[in-house]
Amino acid sequence: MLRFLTAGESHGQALITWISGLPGGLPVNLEFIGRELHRRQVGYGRGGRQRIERDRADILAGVRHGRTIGAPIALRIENRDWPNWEKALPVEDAEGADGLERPLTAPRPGHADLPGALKFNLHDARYVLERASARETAARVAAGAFAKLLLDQFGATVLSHTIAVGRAQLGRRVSWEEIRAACEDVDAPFRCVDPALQSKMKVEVDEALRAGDSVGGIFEVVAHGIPPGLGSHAQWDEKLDGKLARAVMSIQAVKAVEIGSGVASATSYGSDVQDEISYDPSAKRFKRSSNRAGGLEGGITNGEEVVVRGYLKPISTLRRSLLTADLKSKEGVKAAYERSDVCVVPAAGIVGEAMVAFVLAAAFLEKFGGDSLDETRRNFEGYERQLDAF
Ligand code: EPS
Repeated sequence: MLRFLTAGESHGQALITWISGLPGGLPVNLEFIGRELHRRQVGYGRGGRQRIERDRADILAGVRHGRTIGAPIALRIENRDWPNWEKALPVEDAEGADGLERPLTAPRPGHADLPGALKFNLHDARYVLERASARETAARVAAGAFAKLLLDQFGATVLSHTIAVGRAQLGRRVSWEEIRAACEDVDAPFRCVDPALQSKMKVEVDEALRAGDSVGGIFEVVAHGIPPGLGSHAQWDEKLDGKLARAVMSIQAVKAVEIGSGVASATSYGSDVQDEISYDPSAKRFKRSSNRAGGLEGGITNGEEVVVRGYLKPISTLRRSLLTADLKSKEGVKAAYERSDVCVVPAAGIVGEAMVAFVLAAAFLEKFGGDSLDETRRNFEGYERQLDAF
């Protein structure tokens, strides 16, 4: 079973990723993993922290001579900000360290601060925000990079683009080629397919920054080259659309997830929503005239591109603070403000890619199995022959 977990706090020593269940023999391209981590760090609207961090995965276990060995993978991403926090967040409670903590007692509306403080019985939300921070998503992107390396072996690619920032929204479907082109420049400010719209997105971020506010938006993840038959209709917890929705919803600040044209479908007639079926004899595959289903029917992939959108609320750390109640005095105060980002939609898209790639890779291995990449490939090729002969 393919799984990953993460550890690490925003201003602790490092982030840790643990991945289990990849077959042995998978080539591991460190440059690719580094590139994925870099893609998450950039994007218009980021705050000062990204000028400090240079995310790089230091692989500690599970990869030897450039390939996975079938053992759990462990990796570490350094937090370069740690020296600035070492005294505030020491592992041991050193003598004379009192007064060096950086407590947060004015919980930010929308953040994990208050529910986390209540849950863990803390009158300082510092530990809560440290772990709730989206800094953790760097560890997810490293896991997603391994999932992408596996999918790539079978001709599948996962990319994303930004379709809305604040009120600036793309009003049309885009092709895979357009998304690929938008992703070519790893330093692109929004990964938006439309240059005119990108300028409007920039204005949205600039206005929010000027106003001491934050701005949300929508990213779209597209998985190209995914075979039909991943996931299952047979049981509620085997449905792949449900697994994708959970994975994308778990990303910090995501408040809604859409598969294909799910939102518009709810207010349309059936004849405007379903994707008509035909057969391509040269490819020996069924195909669709449209892809409103986002590549999933009955919780099973249908061979079309898998399309998942994540809707982000504007992040909850605001320079123009909202009203809150102090955790200790219970008095009305202004919510805490710390250095932060203004817009994280482009970065969240990269995290979305990682989560979608990981869920698809897990579904892929569930179907094709294999302790070695060769065995996975044999099983996959057998299934392809079955589809050819269908
Ligand atoms: C975050 C607050 C900011 C972001 C951080 C997420 O960090 P800081 O408080 O150190 O300025 O920069 O995101 C990252 C560090 C990152 O790598 O994405 C938060 O509260 O969620």
